Amino acid sequence: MQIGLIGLPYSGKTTLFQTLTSVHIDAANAKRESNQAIVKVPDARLDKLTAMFNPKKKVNANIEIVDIVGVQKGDSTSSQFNSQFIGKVKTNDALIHVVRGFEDDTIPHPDGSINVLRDIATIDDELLLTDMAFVEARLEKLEKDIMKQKDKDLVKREIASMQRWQAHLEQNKPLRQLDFPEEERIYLKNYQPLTAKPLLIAVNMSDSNVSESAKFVADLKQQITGSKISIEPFFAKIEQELSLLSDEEKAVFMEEYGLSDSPLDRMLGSAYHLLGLQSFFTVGEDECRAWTIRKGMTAQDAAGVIHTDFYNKFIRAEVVSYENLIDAGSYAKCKEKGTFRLEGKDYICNDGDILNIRHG
Ligand SMILES: Nc1nc2c(ncn2[C@@H]2O[C@H](COP(=O)(O)OP(=O)(O)OP(=O)(O)O)[C@@H](O)[C@H]2O)c(=O)[nH]1
Ligand SMILES: [Mg+2]
Repeated sequence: MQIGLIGLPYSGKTTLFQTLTSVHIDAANAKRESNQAIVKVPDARLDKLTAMFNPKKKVNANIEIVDIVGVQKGDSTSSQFNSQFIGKVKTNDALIHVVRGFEDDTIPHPDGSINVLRDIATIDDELLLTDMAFVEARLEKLEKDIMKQKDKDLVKREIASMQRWQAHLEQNKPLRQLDFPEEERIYLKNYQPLTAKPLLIAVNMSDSNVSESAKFVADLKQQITGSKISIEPFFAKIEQELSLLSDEEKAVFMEEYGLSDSPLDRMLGSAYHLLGLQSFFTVGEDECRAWTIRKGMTAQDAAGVIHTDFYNKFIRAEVVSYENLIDAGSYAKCKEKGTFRLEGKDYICNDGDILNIRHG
């Protein structure tokens, strides 16, 4: 699972990246390369399970965060995304668009003023233009190829799909608002269009704004509609400073600033929601571990996330929900109460299921 940070220059991408990943970026190198790091997905449920089983190892789910270098704001009549940048954005499962909301005269804004809606539109337009250019080029190629291809139906089907995407994009709508039939999944997978990716807008508010941010974001939500978009405020400067403190000090300052969750909890929580992700757990004396799956996945799919062999040789899954196990206090009690179940391969997993896969 990979999440990319994009946004205009000086919006706070690298600052957010550092807060999320606790990786320190040398300012001198910040511009030249994209930064990437793997973060543990915080999960209070895993902590509780670990306390219950006292295993040798606790393993959180992972997400990779990438701070993508490269949007240049220059001539506003031409596209600002170059092919190298597009290549880096494409590989992400979701995008976080970092928008500047903070005032600071010492840090320039490429458009000369702070305007959150304008900046959201600037990047949205670029994402849309990139997909339009792709679809147009793809259609041109398909139409040229059709004479040469043996399986003309296959090409015709792709042309029809690309035309459908194009018509949608031409109405200024991102592809994430389209419903994709099963046969178009392969194009999504192969072409990775940018506007099909779930998008989280992270508004970097100034320190003075913490109390006003809830209202600001609520207003913003009203103005920006579209499924698979969500908006979260963050406070790059304060949160970066907080990340350097001990847990106790942090709690005191967070209360003072009126912050209830860490940015990592908020952003990853939103990202999970946007991406339709959920967790299941495996527990035992050796290891308690959280795993990430998509909503709707079956017990057999989940087994495959652990190991391909578990998928292929799947027999049954022993299942108990997190709540039931915590309430009962042990597996034995769950069996007594009948909350411990055996499920077959088609069982649809619930968020927080604790699974033990029986396999051949
Ligand atoms: N006052 C203030 N300064 C901030 C805030 N967030 C970031 N900055 C500063 O703004 C400058 C740009 O922040 P970065 O995180 O480097 O921004 P970026 O989006 O990575 O910028 P590029 O990589 O150059 O595109 C840095 O000097 C930050 O310290 C904020 O909330 N308040
Ligand atoms: Mg940067």
